[in-house]
This record gives sequence, structure tokens and C-alpha cells, in this order.
Amino acid sequence: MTTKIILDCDPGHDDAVAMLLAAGSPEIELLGITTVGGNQTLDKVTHNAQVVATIADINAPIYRGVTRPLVRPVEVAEDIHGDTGMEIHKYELPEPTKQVEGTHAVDFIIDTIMNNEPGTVALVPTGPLTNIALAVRKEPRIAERVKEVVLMGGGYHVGNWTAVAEFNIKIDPEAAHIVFNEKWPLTMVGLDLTHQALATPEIEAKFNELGTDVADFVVALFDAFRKNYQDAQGFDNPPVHDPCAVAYIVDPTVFTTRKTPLDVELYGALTTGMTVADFRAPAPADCTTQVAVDLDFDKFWNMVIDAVKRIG
Ligand SMILES: [Ca+2]
Repeated sequence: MTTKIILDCDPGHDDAVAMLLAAGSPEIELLGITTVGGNQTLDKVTHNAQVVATIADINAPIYRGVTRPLVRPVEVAEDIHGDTGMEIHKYELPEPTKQVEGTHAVDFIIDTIMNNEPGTVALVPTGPLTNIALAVRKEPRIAERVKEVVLMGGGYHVGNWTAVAEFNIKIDPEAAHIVFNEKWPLTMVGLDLTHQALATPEIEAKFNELGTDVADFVVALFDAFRKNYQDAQGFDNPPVHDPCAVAYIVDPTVFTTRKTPLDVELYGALTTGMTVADFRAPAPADCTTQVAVDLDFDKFWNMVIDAVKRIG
């Protein structure tokens, strides 16, 4: 059985790996790739999505989304993703041959969910939630028609953009607030989980052994990502956040989850963009939100390696 997904992303080194995992997994039917301004400007991340699709010959259509957060000014993650948004050094990126569709990403998301059977299309956002928030405001019925939302963002203990806020949520907290407060099944794959998905030298060696062009690209992504994470945040190895959300669609046993009420802080002097999980008691019966807790490291990386191998 395959699950239809829309990958809403801002490539981004780890978004690129998420695209490869989605495209190389037979459990997933990738209906479309939508882009949103985030790690870099919309123009740059859309170009990067086209480049990744070109390298891996991904034929899912690509749609441009929203250029900026709903309320706040544009803020990009240059120290982590570089001037291009997907800066790498040991691999020559091709000129893209995959085109961008004319339809706006928000309309593609709405039309796709409304034109498929209810409960069959999952949304997998791995960037700021601006496109998703606008889609559900424009067509509220998508909230009851979507299968689920599995997003990379937030965290219940640590932040990375501030002490308690993660980048995707922090730069557009109003959009995140909309998305977290809809009554759709929502899984938050936050930093608590993704900081377990480290691209160690042992993992990188396994990609190296594949010896394909796409595997060489992944190795170059990891190398650049490692250096930036060492310089900017003191990590030995980079956490490869975004494919974790896709991995849950491929096989939900890749991590454990905990059902809990979730909301997003909008007004804090120190805490704006914090995702607040209420662990005080068992979640109420009508709670539709859960957080990712523990990653099966081997299962996750084998899944990504197999996907890259299948792409060839
Ligand atoms: Ca991302």
C-alpha cells in the first residue's frame, strides 16, 4: 500500500535528503513538491528543489509557494545552509532541467486534497508552515479531508533558532499557530527527534559505498552540513532533520510517539515560536496531536540508504 504525499519544503540540505527519501520509497506516491521561503528566499529554494529533482530524475511536479512569513519579516538560515540555501563544495550542481508548474503551491495543495478521496493525501511540511496555513484558511475543508500532517519543526525541550524555538516555527509562528490549532491529525517531528538523526562518518561511508551519482551528492550534502553545524551550533555531526518526517510516512515504527496537546507561543518576550507540549496528564480523548520521541537510528538510515540505492 502506498501513501500519497505532498512534500512542502525549503531546500535546504536536509530537505534535499527528504526529497530523495520520498522519491526512492515504494511506500510513497509523491504527488507534488511545493516550495516555501525559509532556509533561503523562495527563488533560491525553488531553484534548489529543481536541482535536486534534476540530479535524482524526480518527475513529481514542483510548485512555487509563498515568499515570506504571514506577519514577520523574511529571515533565512544562511549560517546553516549558505548563500544559495544548499551550499555544497565537493559536487557540481547541474543546471536544472525540471520545470516549475504555473499553479501556485497553495492552490495545488487545496486542489489535490479536495480532488482525492478523503483520508488519502498526507501533508509533509519540512519548512515554515506558511503555505499550509494559507491553504487551510482558503479552503477549511482540507482539514477534514487530509489523511494527516507530519511536519518537521518545533520541539518540546530545546530550540535551535532561540533557546526554545526551532527555525521553521520561529520564523513564521503565526502560520504554525494556525496549523497546530486545526483539528487534523498532526505529528510534530521536532528537534528532540531529529537531533537523533545524525549523519555520522559511519553513515556517510555507507552512502559512499553506493558509488552512484546521487549517493555522491548526498555525501557532499553531509560534508557541507557537518561543517556548518560545527561552526554554527557546535555539533560533531549534523542532524538531518527533514527526512525524519518522510520516514514516518514510509514506516511509522521508525520512531515512537506520544500523544499530547500542542500549541505555539506568539507573545513571549523570550519564547515566541516555542512549541508547547502539555505532558502534565494523559492526553484528552479528542487530542489530535502527537510528538515524535525516540528514533530507531538503524531503521531510519537503512531506509534512506535503500531509497538512494533505488534511485540509482
Ligand atoms: Ca527544511
